[in-house]
Amino acid sequence: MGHSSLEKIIALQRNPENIRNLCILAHVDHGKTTLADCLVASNGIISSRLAGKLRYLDSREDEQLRGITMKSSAISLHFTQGEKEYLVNLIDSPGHVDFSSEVSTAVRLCDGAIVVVDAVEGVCPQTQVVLRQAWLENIRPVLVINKIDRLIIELKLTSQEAYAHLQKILEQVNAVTGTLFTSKVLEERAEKDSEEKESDLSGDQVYDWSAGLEEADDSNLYFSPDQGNVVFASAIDGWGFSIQQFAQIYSQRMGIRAEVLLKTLWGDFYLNAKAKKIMKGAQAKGKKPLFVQLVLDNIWSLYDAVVTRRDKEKVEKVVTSLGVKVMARDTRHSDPKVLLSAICSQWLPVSQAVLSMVCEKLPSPLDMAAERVEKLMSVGARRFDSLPEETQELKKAFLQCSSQENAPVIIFVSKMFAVDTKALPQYRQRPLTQEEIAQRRELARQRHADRMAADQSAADLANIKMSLFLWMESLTVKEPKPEEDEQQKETFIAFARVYSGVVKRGQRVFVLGPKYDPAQGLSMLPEGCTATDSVPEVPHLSCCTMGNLYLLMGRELEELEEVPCGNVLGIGGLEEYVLKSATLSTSPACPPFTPLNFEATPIVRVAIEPKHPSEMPKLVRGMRLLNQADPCAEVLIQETGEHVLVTAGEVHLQRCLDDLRDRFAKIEISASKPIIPFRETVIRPPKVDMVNEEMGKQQKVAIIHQVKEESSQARTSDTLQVDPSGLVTLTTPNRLATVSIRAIPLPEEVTRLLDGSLELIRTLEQVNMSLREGRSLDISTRTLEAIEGLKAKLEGLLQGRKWRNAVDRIWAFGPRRYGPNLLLNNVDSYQRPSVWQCLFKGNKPSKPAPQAALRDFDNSIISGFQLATLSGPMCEEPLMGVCFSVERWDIQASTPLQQQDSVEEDSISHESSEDSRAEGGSEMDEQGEGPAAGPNQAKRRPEAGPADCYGPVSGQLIAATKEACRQAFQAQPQRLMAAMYTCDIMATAEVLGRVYGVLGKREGRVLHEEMKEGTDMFIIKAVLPVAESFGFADEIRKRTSGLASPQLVFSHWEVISSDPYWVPTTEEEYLHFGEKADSANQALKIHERRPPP
Ligand SMILES: Nc1nc2c(ncn2[C@@H]2O[C@H](COP(=O)(O)OP(=O)(O)OP(=O)(O)O)[C@@H](O)[C@H]2O)c(=O)[nH]1
Ligand SMILES: [Mg+2]
Repeated sequence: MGHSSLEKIIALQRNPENIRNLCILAHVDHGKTTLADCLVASNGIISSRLAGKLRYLDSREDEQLRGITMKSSAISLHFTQGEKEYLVNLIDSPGHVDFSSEVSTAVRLCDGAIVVVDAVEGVCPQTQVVLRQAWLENIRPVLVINKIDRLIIELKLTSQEAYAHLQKILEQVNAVTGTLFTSKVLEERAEKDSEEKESDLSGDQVYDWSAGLEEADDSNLYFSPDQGNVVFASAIDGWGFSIQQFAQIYSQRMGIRAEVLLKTLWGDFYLNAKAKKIMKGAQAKGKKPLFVQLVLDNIWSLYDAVVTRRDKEKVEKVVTSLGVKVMARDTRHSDPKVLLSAICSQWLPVSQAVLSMVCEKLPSPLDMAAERVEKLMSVGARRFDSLPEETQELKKAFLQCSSQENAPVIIFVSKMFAVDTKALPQYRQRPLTQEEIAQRRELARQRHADRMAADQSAADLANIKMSLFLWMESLTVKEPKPEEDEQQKETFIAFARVYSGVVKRGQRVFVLGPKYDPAQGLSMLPEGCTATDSVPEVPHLSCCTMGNLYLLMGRELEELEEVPCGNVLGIGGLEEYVLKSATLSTSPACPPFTPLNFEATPIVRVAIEPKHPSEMPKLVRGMRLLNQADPCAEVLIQETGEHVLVTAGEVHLQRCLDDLRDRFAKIEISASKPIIPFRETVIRPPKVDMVNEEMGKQQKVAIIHQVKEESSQARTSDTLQVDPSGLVTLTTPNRLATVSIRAIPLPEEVTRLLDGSLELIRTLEQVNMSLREGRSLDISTRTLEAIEGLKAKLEGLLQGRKWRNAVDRIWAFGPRRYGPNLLLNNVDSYQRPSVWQCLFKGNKPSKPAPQAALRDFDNSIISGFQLATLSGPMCEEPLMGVCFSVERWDIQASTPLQQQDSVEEDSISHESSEDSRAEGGSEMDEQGEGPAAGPNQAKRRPEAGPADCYGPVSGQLIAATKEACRQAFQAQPQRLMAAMYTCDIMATAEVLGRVYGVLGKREGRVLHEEMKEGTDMFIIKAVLPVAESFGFADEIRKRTSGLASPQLVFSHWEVISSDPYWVPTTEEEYLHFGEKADSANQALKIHERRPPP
């Protein structure tokens, strides 16, 4: 980048009022990167001829090859509008579902977003997701309806039809916004907005009487061309416009006031030529709407002349009337599109339309809403006003966005990305200055002359070439190369934004971990403490030094000395301190920002090995780097020593493997077939048998008996009893404690509710934890209401005799204390504090005197349950939808109690699950460590508890409870649950049959099918087992010659109806399934396909 433009950008960085931080969001392939190209070209960074073809921000090779974006990347542009100069920090994001975590990291750093929608495809699943993400982060969107050329060339719509079509798309987008708006969170937000508005109105603002009050309240929520927040474009042909531009043009030409045109250019208005008036009711009177007549018709006739009819004369006329200049070579070019974009990009340059909309409609960093700040600062269930005073003070710093020397520095790092060390500006070859070139040229000439004189065979061609090469070489300065050390090949840069203060290279800041508590930090640190080396130790707080600071320019980075508030930047030197994201501040009062909300669920797991076993250390290092460089990938080492990579989907997996191979490990690796995740569950005895015939009552009883008998025969021993009703009683080896547990399938809706409320249950657990420790946590009323709501819903769903009082008797959720399984306390004589105790604030129910003897071992039971639900007896996968009811529980009174022991036990087991979550984040990642946790704890403190030869009682009880749960589980009919994807496939009528074929072959189920209005496309919504999904997208694409392309999104877990342990018993069944019954048993098929655990 040129010197002058770098200086300009540095100057613009100091004026936050004119900074716009924004990202481009859309469904996959709707044209984000192409649009970004046009904007980049407007700054002369790439040539405008290449705009749209280069996809400059897709800098990775695989991005170019596949034609999709995989990483979000940023570029700073400047834009001049009238007197004002703006700095636009633009982030292009990927649209493919597998990379939606990249979208989350982009959205967090922005104040606004350009939402792009394909004019043919309209609102697609990811469009809805990104609109939601924008809403959740409180950033303001503007809309670009892209690919309008497709309406003309592909769909061959008339301008009038296209108008109707565009209206529909706007309706669709606004419908999504509408649903978001009406959801509860947004209602509250709107309330605040309108309050602010009212206070604004009392000032000297002009109020527009023509708009009703109701409209005024939410008008800025919706997209409408007359609001100035919609641009119509064809990024590939380089044009785009907002109706403001046409209002300007026609107000001069027709003498109508621009304001009037602005209000009427979009909508049901028409021009009455005789009366020279704009009238309402175009549709009713069958007139051409103004938008068609004055806007679309122009574009349609241009395409008609240039592309369809290639009418030279007409083109010439148009060119003169538009007053644009076209080069002769463009006119003669065999591809009419070249001429078209040459004309359009001068007539209606898309960059002008989009950038001026962005600068006008999107907020600057100074306009950050107070509510957004509070949301960023109050983690989890905590209320903003319960934070320490110094912390609340920092809200001002956010709002002021001050770059004064004394302003506290606050930075959020949303991801770490790796760049080739050689590409860093400090190592880049820089072009020479004029004098240097002259000097070197002289030197080279002399050297050449010397050589010529010395060597008579100077005519030797090779020699000339050589000296030429030397001469060329001498024209660039080589800075000292970085160490050619393997370790140094990749450098991590933090993708960040400054929210307050000025960041300087070499500055010391605090790194605030996600669990850092400012109250604790402030109490432990001396007043006025800065991030120097001698800071006392505080949990989740460390210090670091800012490395190099960079301006992000797409593929390139430019070094900066300091970056003022309100800007997006890259920071080097943090890889030791920041894994994926972090909050940095000079003030220990600053809270960690709320975690990013990721939409993608990592679900595809593979085990990875180096081709040559000796290269294991390289693989381990490579996987560590990959883990840091990807917001969503997870890396774990299983108990078996296997290295497992967890990714969001097939495309993501491919990218991770490529990165590992080519960048981070640089070795050959082999990846296992994807390991399909399962859940294990129990069901009510089935009503039909395997040949789908209704089972008689007798048969059912017989089956149940068979199961029960098998289990009781096989497993009854002197410490274990299984009664015919499925109640399992187990005694610890020292015979001091006994538990009786029964497994009951949870109703499906309950499982779904629990699975959907994981975050809330986790919060509930945290609250209970602090209550147990005697601390009270100030939880926000919203969280309390949500917990109350969850309880009420559970009560509504758990009806009937079997579930009487069940909700009040919930003892724990599991695994990891927040999973979709329940532990119920059905021991009549045992009272314990309710899991809902945070709801009883004020009117606390009189605490029942618990049986002390039992209560101290309460936690052992919970831990046993956690272990049992973490890995089930079928294939060591987590359980789902199982309720374990503890019906009896005895501890012999003689057992000496170790109160201290059990309390600690709790905090330890709790901590361990918490910690691993903070590192990994997924539901499945900690599988390896779970089962080991129990025994380890017992071992860790051999002196605790009454130490007989069997170890402490608490430990024995954990093991006994776990075993009892497993046995109880096996005493019921067991089933596997498969992970399911939903997919939306868009396909034309001709290929519909083939799509169905592929779906059928892969056990997919079509949920519904509809015709997309205004097109000949069908939208099919289907579910598909994850196990059958590998290669699905490719197969569909191939079978339909690329016409249909599905997006797979993880949706839910589904019970596989067939019994994996079933063997045929009747003759009919033998006939149907053969002796081994492996022909039709889907569950068995999947079960056996898995590698052994
Ligand atoms: N006809 C037409 N095609 C376009 C237009 N804009 C983009 N395309 C094409 O659409 C395809 C996808 O464009 P991209 O810019 O890569 O789309 P994207 O939204 O960045 O895609 P992802 O980053 O993978 O989500 C490319 O083949 C473009 O040439 C347009 O205005 N008209
Ligand atoms: Mg892209």
